Amino acid sequence: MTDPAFNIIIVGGGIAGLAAAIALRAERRNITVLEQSPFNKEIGATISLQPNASKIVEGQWGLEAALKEQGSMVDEAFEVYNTSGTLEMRIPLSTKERFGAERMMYHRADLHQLLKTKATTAASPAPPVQIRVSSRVIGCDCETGEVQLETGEVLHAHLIIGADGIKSTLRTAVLGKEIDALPTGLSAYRMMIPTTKLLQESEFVSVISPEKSCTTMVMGQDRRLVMSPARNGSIYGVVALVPDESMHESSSHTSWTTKGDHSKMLSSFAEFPSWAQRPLHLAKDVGLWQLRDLDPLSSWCRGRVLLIGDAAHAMLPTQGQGASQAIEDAEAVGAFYEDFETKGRPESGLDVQHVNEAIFNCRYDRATTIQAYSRAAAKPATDPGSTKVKMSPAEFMEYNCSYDGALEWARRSTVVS
Ligand SMILES: Cc1cc2nc3c(=O)[nH]c(=O)nc-3n(C[C@H](O)[C@H](O)[C@H](O)COP(=O)(O)OP(=O)(O)OC[C@H]3O[C@@H](n4cnc5c(N)ncnc54)[C@H](O)[C@@H]3O)c2cc1C
Ligand SMILES: *[C@@H]1O[C@H](CO)[C@@H](O)[C@H](O)[C@H]1NC(C)=O
Ligand SMILES: *[C@@H]1O[C@H](CO)[C@@H](O)[C@H](O)[C@H]1NC(C)=O
Ligand SMILES: *[C@@H]1O[C@H](CO)[C@@H](O)[C@H](O)[C@H]1NC(C)=O
Ligand SMILES: CC(=O)N[C@H]1CO[C@H](CO)[C@@H](O)[C@@H]1O
Repeated sequence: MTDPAFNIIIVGGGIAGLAAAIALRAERRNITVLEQSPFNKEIGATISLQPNASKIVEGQWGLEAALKEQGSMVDEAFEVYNTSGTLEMRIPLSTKERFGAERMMYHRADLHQLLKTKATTAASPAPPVQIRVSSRVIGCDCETGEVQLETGEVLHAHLIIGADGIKSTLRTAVLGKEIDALPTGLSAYRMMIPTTKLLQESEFVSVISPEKSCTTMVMGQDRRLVMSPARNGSIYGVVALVPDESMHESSSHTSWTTKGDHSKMLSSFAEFPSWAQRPLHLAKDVGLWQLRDLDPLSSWCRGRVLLIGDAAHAMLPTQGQGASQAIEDAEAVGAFYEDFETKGRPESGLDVQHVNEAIFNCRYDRATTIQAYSRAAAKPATDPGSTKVKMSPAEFMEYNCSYDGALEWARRSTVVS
């Protein structure tokens, strides 16, 4: 006699959704990822993982060698230049000695692709995760575990993970009302430039070495460039931040495939010195990313549904923690559901709800603190009084890097309280 299988639906095939698929994958579990987009080519970006998240992906999930083959890089320092080209600050970032792993930089498309391969490979006794693209979810009943697709199709599952990003549909189902992401006043253009092209720009390379393993920032008055290499330094990722009101673009929602207008971007940076404008001129495809975050939610779960990643706690990129927190969430989901079938029954809505609540309780404080810190770091000068963050940068560094998985964290919190 065999037990009934555990059916799981993951809504959203971004970093959070694919990571959760890997973490949950096990024998006698049917996992389906529903992704609205056709997974077309995206413009991409350098995406960084903080040491504890890189340890999960590279160590626990065994992707270190494959990521290295794609050209993963260690982020060794953070360097800030002013628009005259003077280096104003250099913060060494090497975290290996203190935290047992490095802060890593990947091309997002490479990380995404490798997570997808890991979830779907047949080389495992556990059934491969099914990924259905062009499958947009429009509604969900959290108690019955019913998911409605735009096509009218209805699917059922014992557990539903809402990993559908900042504009989450599942979040509305969990909270019973729509919670909008908050404007932050900033938008970003994103682009990837071949390093060989940049190396021909003598003015630019007299200030900045685009092959170096570090994150570089050029600070203007109210706009800045944040740049980092990917793929062994062969390609350079540039994020150009501007205040919303001066970006000349109106789109109120952006996804990984939303395009920005090249000439509008150039006019937004017309005041920058010519050396600093060179990467913007070289960019062929420009992506647009309007920076939004969420206030902490009252809950991430209801019935059979659990929210993770940006759907649960979208945060600003100032600490480079969005993808890292999504991966930590996924690891937590895997750990708390590890031997669920020996203790609980998938058919029992209550058994599933209890595990979801335990994951929420374990993850909430940490994700919320990092979210608050990311928001505070975006506006240190403008509203110093408005932040609840009490930690010093050194304490925060210790906090954001000292994480060794959800179960260890839960044990630690119990000891403290
Ligand atoms: C445009 C954009 C650019 C970004 N750039 C950077 C960057 O340069 N560096 C960085 O560190 N972080 C960046 N981030 C943030 C970072 O990607 C996220 O914090 C992190 O990857 C966690 O993502 P996630 O999987 O929770 O959400 P997402 O990456 O947003 O993934 C959500 C997925 O769900 C799908 N989806 C949404 N709604 C539905 C639905 N109703 N039905 C089915 N599928 C659905 C989406 O198509 C998407 O694939 C960016 C985010 C966005 C949106
Ligand atoms: C990156 O460098 C590693 C060696 O450090 C090599 O094995 C890999 O093939 C390179 N990948 C790319 C995309 O350049
Ligand atoms: C950049 O820093 C240098 C050295 O402190 C200074 O001389 C210069 O004026 C600064 N440039 C700008 C634009 O602030
Ligand atoms: C953690 O916090 C520190 C202090 O603010 C910040 O400089 C750093 O970028 C964050 N991430 C890591 C890995 O330290
Ligand atoms: C990368 C890594 O694992 N860093 C730290 C994670 O957290 C534990 C403590 O909880 C540290 O021992 C690790 O060094």
